[in-house]
Amino acid sequence: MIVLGDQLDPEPAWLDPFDPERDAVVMMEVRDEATYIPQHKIRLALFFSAMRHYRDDLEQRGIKVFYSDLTDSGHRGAFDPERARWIGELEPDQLAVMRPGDCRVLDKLQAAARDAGRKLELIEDRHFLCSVDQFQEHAAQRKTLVMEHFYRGMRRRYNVMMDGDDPAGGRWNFDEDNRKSFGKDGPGKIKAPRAFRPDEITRTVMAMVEREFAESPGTLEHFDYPVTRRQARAALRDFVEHRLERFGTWQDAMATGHPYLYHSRLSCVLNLHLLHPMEAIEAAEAAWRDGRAPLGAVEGFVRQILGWREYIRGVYWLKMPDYLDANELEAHLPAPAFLWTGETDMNCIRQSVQQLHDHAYAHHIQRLMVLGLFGLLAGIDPRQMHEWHMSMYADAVDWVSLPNVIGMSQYADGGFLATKPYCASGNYIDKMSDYCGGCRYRPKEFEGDRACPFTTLYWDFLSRNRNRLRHNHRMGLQFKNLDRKTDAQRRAIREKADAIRDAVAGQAYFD
Ligand code: FAD
Ligand code: DLZ
Ligand code: SF4
Repeated sequence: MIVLGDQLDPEPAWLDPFDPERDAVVMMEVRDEATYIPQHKIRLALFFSAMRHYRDDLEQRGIKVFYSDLTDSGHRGAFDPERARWIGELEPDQLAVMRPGDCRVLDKLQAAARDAGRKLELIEDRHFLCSVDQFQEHAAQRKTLVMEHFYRGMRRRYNVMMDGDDPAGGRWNFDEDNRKSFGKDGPGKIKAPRAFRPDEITRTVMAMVEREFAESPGTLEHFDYPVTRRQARAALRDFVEHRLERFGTWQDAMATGHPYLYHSRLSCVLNLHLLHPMEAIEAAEAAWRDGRAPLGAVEGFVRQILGWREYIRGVYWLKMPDYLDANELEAHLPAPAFLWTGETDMNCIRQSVQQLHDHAYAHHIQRLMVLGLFGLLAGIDPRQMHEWHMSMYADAVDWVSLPNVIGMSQYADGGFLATKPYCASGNYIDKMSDYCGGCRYRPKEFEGDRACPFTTLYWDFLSRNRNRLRHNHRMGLQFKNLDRKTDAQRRAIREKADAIRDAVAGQAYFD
């Protein structure tokens, strides 16, 4: 049984038929998974530490684990030679793996099994609440795949916050109430997510990452992520107790120096499978039922996990591998280095990238409406945006990063996942954050020295993509506003946008 770095389930499906006399577990730390894209040091330390803790847990349960520690002298470095070593030593009749979270890894494993002349059994992963087959059935029955329909079906199927066949409180959706921004006084005091001090295993891994992957982006100075099952459960309790109550209201707000606000910071432990999504959903529902959190907040949180997270995974397996190359808007600019370094005058990007550097975390709106928005408006290659995302976020795994970046944020699938592009000007960022106050640009201005690049690029995005998007009735108002611009203004926008794009092209990060 091959267990991958993000398959650290406490009760995995492979364990049901596992016979310790006959079967063995192999877990491999491999250099190529850490370098195929340069990856944040926090991400590397998180995966390696969680894998080592999981190995210890399995061993304590009496399961023998053959584990490739990257620093062992016999380690052959990359995945292919290392799995060949284990196959040579253990001589298994057959290989088995749970469905990986990455198509690329599934291809590698299938090729490895072929090379070794072994059958590869693919075990469905019960971490997820909607299997790949179930999602495909759901998709086959519909002309369009709308997340809201899928989500309502999942609420009914799992009887989550239901009142008979109706949603509790009579409404499925509280998004309307969940879009507040902080006023001039800022967010005030918010209890930060519980920090988990690195233990001996994590400290060893951190030293290894500093030594072996010194060129990786980011810093380990603030590493405090949960890396075990017990810590994952503690992180969930901490969120429910201290932040869930206000999760909904401030879900879209951003504030300098407050990376987490009322967000849960549970994506890493969920994606490593240290926490089951139903545990998070049940804990949130219980908080609502016993009056510790309002319905709107709990519905907002449940929607993210039971709705978006499962839907995104379904789309990944429905659309891959072609999805990776989707580029409906023909965006070809290279990703600029400032997405890694934060060295730009755009304060919103500087602050968000600083957060990434320190914590490998940005919340949803920073991802979608600051960093992703810049890529969309400027016309950065969606695949490079995805690769950038994989390299900078601790919680990035292909199945979840790819559809969110390619589909939701870059609209590269032409509207399969999102009904319209998430395009906005600097005014949106100004409304939802305090970033613009500390910026040399002015969010309302689209021409002149102080013009906000987002605002210039926003109008230019609408002009450039008008033909492609003109039939989208949800964009009617935006095009109407574009029509109010004079010819001279449109020329000025185009010239300034071209200059911004030239500057971006001159700062490519990838060779
Ligand atoms: P909260 O705001 O507390 O939300 C609770 C949970 O809901 C999250 O932990 C996550 O598991 C789930 N969730 C919320 N939105 C989504 C979504 N759109 N897709 C899947 N799950 C969701 N999430 C990842 O886990 N990994 C990624 O690589 C990733 N890439 C993203 C890229 C872009 C461009 C965008 C717009 C979103 C991306 N997301 C990704 C979704 C979401 O932004 C993160 O899950 C969330 O910000 C993680 O922080 P949190 O745990 O504090 O989330
Ligand atoms: C992200 C990652 C890293 C850094 N290292 C490993 C590793 O050494 N071994 C491993 O099995 N998985 C690793 N991962 C996770 C993989 O890149 C990939 O996301 C999963 O294998 C998909 O299920
Ligand atoms: Fe970002 Fe524009 Fe605001 Fe500056 S003015 S912080 S670039 S949105």
